Amino acid sequence: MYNILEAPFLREVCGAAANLYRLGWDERNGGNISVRLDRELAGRYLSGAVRSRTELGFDVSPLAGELFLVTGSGKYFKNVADCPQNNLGILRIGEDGHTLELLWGFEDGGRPTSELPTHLLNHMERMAVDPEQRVVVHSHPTNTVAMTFVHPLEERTFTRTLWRMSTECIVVFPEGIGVLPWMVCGNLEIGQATAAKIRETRAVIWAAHGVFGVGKDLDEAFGLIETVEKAAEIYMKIGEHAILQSITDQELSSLCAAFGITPRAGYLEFV
Ligand code: 2HA
Ligand code: ZN
Repeated sequence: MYNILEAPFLREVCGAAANLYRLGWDERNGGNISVRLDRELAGRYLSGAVRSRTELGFDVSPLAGELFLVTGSGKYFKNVADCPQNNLGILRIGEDGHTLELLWGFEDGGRPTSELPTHLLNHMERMAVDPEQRVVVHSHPTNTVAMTFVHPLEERTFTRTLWRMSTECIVVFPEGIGVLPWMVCGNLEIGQATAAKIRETRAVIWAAHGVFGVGKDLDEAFGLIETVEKAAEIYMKIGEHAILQSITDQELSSLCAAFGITPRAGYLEFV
């Protein structure tokens, strides 16, 4: 059996957590990450013994047998790299589709992230449209959160503003952005509301809280969040300044044509 502390998937999560902390987006215990592991690869690092079983309380049958590396509830991203075995855990979804089996980690008695319902339901929804789906990242990027106080939350309007703030936005998220109004977090209800949107938009913003981004790997999910946050930062920096020019719908349309991208139907005007 290989040393799991050297496993590439573990090192990657440690790196992402450290970066998110240094960016100032995941203060204290803010943010959480889950990665669906390649079972064959992960098996080389695990004994296979189940340390504990807990009831999930909802059904994720399509994920039965899948392994997830997840950050822990109440754990600080700044500490993940120094002590992965306390701050991270590897869980298997039981064959019944609603039991969690702890295979590794959470050595100081920790539990998986409080946002586990949203993570698992997001994985489930995305895998239905993209079998390559592996990563869900939740973060509290400052400008994205700030924007939810001063910009209408309607998704088309929100998306169009982000698309106009930076040229790469429509290329990175042509399907737009999902936005949820403020809700209590850490429960199944917000998980279901998020998952209902994540099939169509790979990023979903929670007003006055943060964002979820998904992808086939950490670079993709993290990169999506970075792109949203960069556009939100430009929007917040512009603030009360008069806008003298911006990217027009015609220009966004040319950009999509140049990159072979289809923007969400009905989001652009005049084209
Ligand atoms: O785990 O970010 O949404 C801390 C959070 C909850
Ligand atoms: Zn959060």
